[in-house]
Amino acid sequence: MRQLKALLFDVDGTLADTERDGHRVAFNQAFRDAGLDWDWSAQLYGELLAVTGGKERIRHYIDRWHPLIPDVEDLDAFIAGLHREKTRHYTAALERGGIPLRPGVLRVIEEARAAGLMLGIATTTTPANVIALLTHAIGPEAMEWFAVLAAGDVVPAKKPAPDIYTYAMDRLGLEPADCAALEDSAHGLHAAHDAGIDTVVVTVNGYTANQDFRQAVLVLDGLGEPHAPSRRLSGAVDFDGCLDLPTLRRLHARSGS
Ligand code: XBP
Ligand code: MG
Repeated sequence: MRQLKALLFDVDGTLADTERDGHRVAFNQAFRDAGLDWDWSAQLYGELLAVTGGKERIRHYIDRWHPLIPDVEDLDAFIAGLHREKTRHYTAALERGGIPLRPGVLRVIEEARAAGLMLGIATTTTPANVIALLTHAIGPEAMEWFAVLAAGDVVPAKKPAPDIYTYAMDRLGLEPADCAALEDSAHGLHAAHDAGIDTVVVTVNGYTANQDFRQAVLVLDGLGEPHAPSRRLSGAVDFDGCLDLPTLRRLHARSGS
């Protein structure tokens, strides 16, 4: 029987609810700092999430709504500068303890560590954002728990391309059949699935609730905690309201058979 050796975690939306009240707010702060009157509403941001990666998202917005920005000659440098400021605002918010982990995240991480599984991060976001989230939501020791931090521009093609997952597995020396991925979005699910990894969609939110998760082995509305169980939205496996390691192992063994 094949053995589950590693859990690969997405970050935004999966480890924490970072998009609407974290990344979006930081983008808007960076725009204001630069003297721009751009303001990404919660609804517009939901549409912009179709484009993964902050720099790519800003470029898409400019192409669509502000193709001519006065006094900007080097658009790449302009976008890079805005994004740097956005990252500064975002990490500062995390340092203030602004965004907690989702319920159940720490429990699953601790169960996996206790069982000797490897942990990895596979995300579109900037590495500094992941470090700030883990360091401030858990503690500095958390960075040592993850054997690979695959993030941001380390691969040119971001999710939904499978590259970031393939990169993470290469770094761990593992095959898709050794891993399970935990994701929150259709883009993330496609990335992991196309890399050959069984994926659990562990949470849905206002931005992802209507997405197509048919490729997932299990879809939940949260990881759940013993005192606050979550609901299974799809997937044929016994589930008692808490995603735990035995459940992940059952899913993994079944999919290889
Ligand atoms: C989510 C994303 C990221 C963040 C912004 O990534 O699409 O672009 O919204 O991060 P994931 P940056 O769900 O894979 O973690 O501005 O640092 O790119
Ligand atoms: Mg995500």
